[in-house]
Amino acid sequence: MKLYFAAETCSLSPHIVLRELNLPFELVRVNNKTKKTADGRDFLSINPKGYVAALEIDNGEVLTEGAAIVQYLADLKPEARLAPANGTWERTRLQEWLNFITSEIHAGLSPLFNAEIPDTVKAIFKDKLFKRLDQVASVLNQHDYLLGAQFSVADAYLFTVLRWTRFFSIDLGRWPSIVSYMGRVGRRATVQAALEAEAAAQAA
Ligand SMILES: N[C@@H](CCC(=O)N[C@@H](CS)C(=O)NCC(=O)O)C(=O)O
Repeated sequence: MKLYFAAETCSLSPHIVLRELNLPFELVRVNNKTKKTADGRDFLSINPKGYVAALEIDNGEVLTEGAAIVQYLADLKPEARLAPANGTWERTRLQEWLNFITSEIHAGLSPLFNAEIPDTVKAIFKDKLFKRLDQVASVLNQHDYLLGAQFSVADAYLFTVLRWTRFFSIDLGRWPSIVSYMGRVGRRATVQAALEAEAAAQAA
């Protein structure tokens, strides 16, 4: 399998999941500005949507959308328990989280990256985002991970997008349970290995 990624983006989430599952994979760096891969290919011919993450599986098919990719990966090794079994209520709860992260937090943070959006408008986005973080914090006050005691693909995704708050002077200290959570997930060996591999690939 090949994971098309760009450092400091949402592709970190499937990257962490690949390492949690100990699956063989190749990292292919994408320049999000030029839409070229590090090996000189046109990324748009791989993913016409033009964004990471994209996962190329061994039969040549390319899967996009982070929430779909992490579930596909987790189901390759159900014994790792990164996602509850398909068709169960617990799996639906996981999907509820993945959808919340993608539409409320990932998409909520995205406008903050846009230099053309004035600060007054960004403040409105931040206010809405903070309400969503209140929600996340109340859940993390009760247990270590989003689904309970067990780390899941939703945690790989939430950790990934919450890392971006440091770019926008958002002080997570307002939500102590989120700060503890970021430390807990960030100390996982797989997470550290993913971050190191992305930094090394970026520097190469
Ligand atoms: N809906 C996609 C969004 C992916 C996305 O936002 N990718 C960003 C990085 S986090 C990207 O590559 N943006 C480059 C671009 O849109 O040109 C998903 O959830 O996977």
